Amino acid sequence: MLELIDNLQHLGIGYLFDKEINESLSNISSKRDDVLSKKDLHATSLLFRLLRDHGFQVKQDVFDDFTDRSGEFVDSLCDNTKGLLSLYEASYHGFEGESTIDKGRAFSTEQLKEYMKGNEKMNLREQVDHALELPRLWRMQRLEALWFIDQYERQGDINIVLLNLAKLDFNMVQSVHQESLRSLSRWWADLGLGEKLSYMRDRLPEHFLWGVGTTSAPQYRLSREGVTKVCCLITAIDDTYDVYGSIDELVLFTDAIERWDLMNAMEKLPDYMKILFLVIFNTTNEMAYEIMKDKGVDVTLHFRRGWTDFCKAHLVEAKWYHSAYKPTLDEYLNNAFISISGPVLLCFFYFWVAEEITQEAMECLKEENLFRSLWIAFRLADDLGTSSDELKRGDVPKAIQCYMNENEVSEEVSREHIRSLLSEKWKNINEDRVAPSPFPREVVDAAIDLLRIAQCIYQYGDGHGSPDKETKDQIMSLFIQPISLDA
Ligand code: LA6
Ligand code: MN
Ligand code: MN
Ligand code: MN
Ligand code: MN
Repeated sequence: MLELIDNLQHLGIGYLFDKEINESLSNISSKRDDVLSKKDLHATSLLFRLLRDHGFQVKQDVFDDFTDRSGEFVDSLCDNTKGLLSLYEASYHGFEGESTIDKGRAFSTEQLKEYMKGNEKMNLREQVDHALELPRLWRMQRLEALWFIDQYERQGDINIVLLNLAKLDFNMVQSVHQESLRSLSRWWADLGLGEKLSYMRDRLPEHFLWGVGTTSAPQYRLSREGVTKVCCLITAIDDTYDVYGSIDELVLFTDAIERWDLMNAMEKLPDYMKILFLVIFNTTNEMAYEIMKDKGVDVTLHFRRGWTDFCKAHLVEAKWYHSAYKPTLDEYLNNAFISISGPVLLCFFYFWVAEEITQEAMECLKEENLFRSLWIAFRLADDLGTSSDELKRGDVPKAIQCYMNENEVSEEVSREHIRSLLSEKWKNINEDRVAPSPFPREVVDAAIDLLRIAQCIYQYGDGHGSPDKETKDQIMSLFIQPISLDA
């Protein structure tokens, strides 16, 4: 049953069986001793991962059967590649301070790297290689489904009905996405912003990746298209502050956004900023109207606050850049977790994704440090991928440079530190995922998906700003090419 659930999710069709999967896991959770009594590393790891993934309580001591008295994983496990791979994937679901999980991660990583040096059975090799590149928890789900459908097909002893369902569903959902992409392309072309503001990155398909990556299920059309539009605006604002605007102009622009006022604030702006302001103002108000029409709540204040905080954080960075100020890593991150755009995006997609809007959640949205670890991780992932180019073209020192300046270390040492910090942040994210929250699971998961997209597209460099071959391939296979159905 655990393997079936895992395969359903991995093939991208878990969402069709949400209710059944939860019932089944709840049942397994109450009878977990049956699984644990087998003392099978693969089964135990899978149980641990799936329970954590679905918000059930499970402690690290389920792994005690596999460790010696000093808590080290025992050497007899070294030949159990399948078990090690499961342990590796499970170990990314750890919390801060869980030393057994940390040891499991170090042990499985080392053993799997060892395994890759040999040349055993083809199938596991590909899976191990893929896992070592990025763990499952960190991957964008639809891209991962695409990869796994191909993998699964080449495995022996598979459920052919599941495979066919996965292919059909992928293609069906893709055609729903194509409708969105069509209407978004029309929206973007009509807007003409790409031509009016020639300094900004004009990247509709890349922005659609963020829309699909956060809310891919067909019923989330509003969110998918909304996130894409908001991402277009985010990038336009980002380039205005980071690349093009003068400080005086940026101060005026930040003020106009804060006052949300066409009469007094907008009039003072230079022409190119009037265009940008009006696009943000109109698009945002249209989206607020949609939500009022659908759900009966007035969200204008939340949207305004989201944009204001985002612009203010960017103004801080612009001032730092123009005065050649070098912040410490802490000081930088305190601001950069807002300038990464996670908080403003959350202000929007909470209202699109949550079926029921609650007062409690709306209050919570105002908390400055909401999902802070998540947004810091998002920022670090972006900086790891984009900061080399950003520095060349002139930008505020990013996380890597802040740490280098502060500690007088090389770029490589600093990158390593930032990578481990990112990995530490995931532990807080894992805890937040299972903690009680006024936000429904779909909303929290969509927020985490932002980080997953960042980790996937920045894996080979700046896949967003200067889309490379990998990002183009990802876009083609996600949105354009259907999976072939010939057996
Ligand atoms: C990406 O570019 C950008 F504009 C972001 C705000 C990151 C997330 C992108 C989305 C959601 P850049 P910066 C579209 O790397 O200046 O320039 O924040 O972002 O590092
Ligand atoms: Mn930028
Ligand atoms: Mn920026
Ligand atoms: Mn910047
Ligand atoms: Mn960046």
